[in-house]
Amino acid sequence: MQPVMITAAMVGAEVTRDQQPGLPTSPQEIISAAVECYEAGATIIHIHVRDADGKATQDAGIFREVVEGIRARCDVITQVSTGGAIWMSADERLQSIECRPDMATLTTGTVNFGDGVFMNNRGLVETFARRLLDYGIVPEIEIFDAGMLDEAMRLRNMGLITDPLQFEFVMGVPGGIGADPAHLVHLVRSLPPESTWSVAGIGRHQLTLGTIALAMGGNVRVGFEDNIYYRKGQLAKTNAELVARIVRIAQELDRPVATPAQAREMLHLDRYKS
Ligand code: KMH
Ligand code: ZN
Repeated sequence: MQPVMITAAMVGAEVTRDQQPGLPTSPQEIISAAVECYEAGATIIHIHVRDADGKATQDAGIFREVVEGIRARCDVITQVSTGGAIWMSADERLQSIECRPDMATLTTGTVNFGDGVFMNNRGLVETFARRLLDYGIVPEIEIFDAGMLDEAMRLRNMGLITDPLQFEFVMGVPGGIGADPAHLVHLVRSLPPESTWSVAGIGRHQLTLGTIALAMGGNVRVGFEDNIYYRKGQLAKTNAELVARIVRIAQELDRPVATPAQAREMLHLDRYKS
């Protein structure tokens, strides 16, 4: 069976400490939580950062501190968010890639996001894709709705993203694609042949869709960005607890967990290195 890549999305931009007391927010807390997730089996850390007040920021210096801090302690793959938060400008969002992470996210369309709008018009998406290509940073394409996959194929035709593509299906955001396994099957069937994919189910769907993805041969994202509970009515204590649970399920399904070194090969992360 293909090894599974497990992504830990530990922070996000929306969750607060009031909602989840174990949310890491300072750079040192985020670095320590990343190492704990790595030790529990995470292959990739999807990174958002917060300012001193705990508010989401795309500050280049804070991202640098976190990415360098993680790299000093383990070889887990660092993937920064270029999505940031819905109130941020495009320029602000793009600052996160200045620290030259292993990967960065690229959302290929606009979507309602609860009562707000996560704005990604074509011009912005093309600018982000071109900048990632210039910097030699491999994107992970974030799919919040089915049409974003068509937009990704358009970028691929334009040469702005290159095979093999890595997709994250974020399913269950209010306003985006529902967390329905039938949608997941459709999305997976629509991918170019060499693609890799992962699923990030929101809320209670994190566990169910993650388990389905394991059985389908896909990869899984867990963590407080998408889900703060261990089970209904019971908060998870740490991000690592959620990683450890999906690792146990993967083992039961005979899916070995990919080491970061294996994942670097699976994702062709050296594709731009000469
Ligand atoms: N916080 C969301 C508005 C990403 O990281 O690229 C966007 C997001 C996607 O989290
Ligand atoms: Zn994110």
